[in-house]
Amino acid sequence: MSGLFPRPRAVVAPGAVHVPEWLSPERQRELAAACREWARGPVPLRHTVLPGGGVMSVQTVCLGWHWQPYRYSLTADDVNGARVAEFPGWLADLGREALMEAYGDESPARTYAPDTALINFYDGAARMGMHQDKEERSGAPVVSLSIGDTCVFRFGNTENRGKPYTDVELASGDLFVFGGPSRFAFHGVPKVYPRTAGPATGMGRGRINLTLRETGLGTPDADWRQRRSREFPKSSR
Ligand code: MD3
Ligand code: FE
Repeated sequence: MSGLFPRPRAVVAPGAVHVPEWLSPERQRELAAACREWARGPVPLRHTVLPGGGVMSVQTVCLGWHWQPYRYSLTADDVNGARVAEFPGWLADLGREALMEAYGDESPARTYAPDTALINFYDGAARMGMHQDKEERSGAPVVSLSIGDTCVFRFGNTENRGKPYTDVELASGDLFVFGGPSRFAFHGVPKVYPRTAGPATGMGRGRINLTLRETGLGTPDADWRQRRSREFPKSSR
C-alpha cells in the first residue's frame, strides 16, 4: 500500500538497490494474475521438499528452468515430471527495465538475459531461512519483485548466516536488484505481516516474490527441441 510516508530508494550494499513502489498498481495486478495462472501448472505451485525430508513453508513455481535444492532441471522430477512453463520474453524485458531503473545505466541492462523465474508464495506463516543462491552458473544480477503483503527481508553478508545483516521492509510493488558483490550474500525472509496489502495489488492475502535470474545453463528450448528432433525425426511426428 502506498503509505503516508514515501520510502526513499536505497543502496543497501554495493550492487544491492531497493526501489520502493516501482511497479504501478496495474502492473502488480497483471503480474499477480499471471502468477495465479503459472501456479496451476504444468508444474503446480507446491512446497519444495528439501534433501533432509523437510518441506519449505514457502510455496514455489518456476518458469524456464525448474529449481530444486540444489540444482536446476528442465523437468520437475521432484513434482510431476512435467516440463516447466516457458520463460516469456516480456518478463525478460521487465528484467532489463528493472536493471535500468536500479543502476541508471544502459550497459548492464543491454546484456541482461534472464532465463528463469522463481515465484514464491508466502501465507502469513511462511518464512525463508538465511541462504545463498548459488545454483546459477552466472554472476548476473537477480531481480526481485514483491506483490501483496509486506515482509521483513534480511540482507546479510557473503561470509555466514549471521550478523552483520540489514533488515528491510519489502512492500507491494517494490523492486530489489542484487548484483555485483551482493549477488552471493546470505538473505532470508524472517517475517510476513498478514493482511497488509492494499486491494489495488490484486492479492486477496499473502505475498508473492518473483525473482528473475540468468542460470548460465544455455537456452532450454534450444536443447529441448534439438533432443526432441534427434529422438523423434520430423517424418515420425
Ligand atoms: C539476494 N527469495 O527466491 S527476495 C529466493 O522474498 C529468495 O522470496 C526471497 O531468497 C523471497 O531465493 C527473497 C530477495 C532476493 C532474492 C534472490 C537473491 C535476494 C537475493 C539472490 C541473491 C542475493
Ligand atoms: Fe534466495
